[in-house]
Amino acid sequence: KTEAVVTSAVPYPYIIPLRRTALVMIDFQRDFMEGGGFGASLGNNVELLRACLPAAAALLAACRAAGLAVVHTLEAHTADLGDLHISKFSRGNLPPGMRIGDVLTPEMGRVLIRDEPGNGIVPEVAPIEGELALFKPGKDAFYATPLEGWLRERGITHLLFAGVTTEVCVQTSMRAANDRGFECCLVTDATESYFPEFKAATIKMVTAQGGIVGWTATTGEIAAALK
Ligand code: C5J
Repeated sequence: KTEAVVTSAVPYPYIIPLRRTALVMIDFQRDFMEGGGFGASLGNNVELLRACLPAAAALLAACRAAGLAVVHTLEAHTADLGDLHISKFSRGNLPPGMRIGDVLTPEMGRVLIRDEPGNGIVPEVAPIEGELALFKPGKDAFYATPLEGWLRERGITHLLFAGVTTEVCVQTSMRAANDRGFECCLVTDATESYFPEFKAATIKMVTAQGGIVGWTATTGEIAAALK
């Protein structure tokens, strides 16, 4: 088949053109997902995020089996912090030792720096050969990255979004994609937030007003449509 239809998507059926759709896995990195990481050190409960890993892994497997393009992003800065705005560096009043670029622990390495151990994607949803893994210095996956060109070169028009955190990097990237004309669907059980009420609000707000930012659907609904 050439397309799959997710009939139960919200607010109305979502069509997945198989050769023109990419799965975008946002920031499934140890920094945010693991105890001892940056997110945990800020006082967040990483178990809330880890709850979406089984669905995210199942979504990834279903999209790979259907031959969809797959993109993974990582929130990360260059080792010299040359791509880090001072506004982002200084935000949050963090104590020394916990700012972006500092060594958090020997096991995790420097906070939010490319290729540091803590910046790696968790094994449950690790990229495989042929998939794009890209560093992004902002919350928006299109800001200062080659993502748009990569998608356009491949004729991609539709994007499925999964990742963490729902209301920050996932929603920001989905909105940015929507403004670039991509038809976007947020996969609700393959995304999580440290703040459940923010996740719930995001799901509501992206689908409000007839899908002002796009659609939502579950992993099961998408996997069934792709089969
Ligand atoms: C945050 C992200 N929450 N990946 N990053 O700072 O959502």
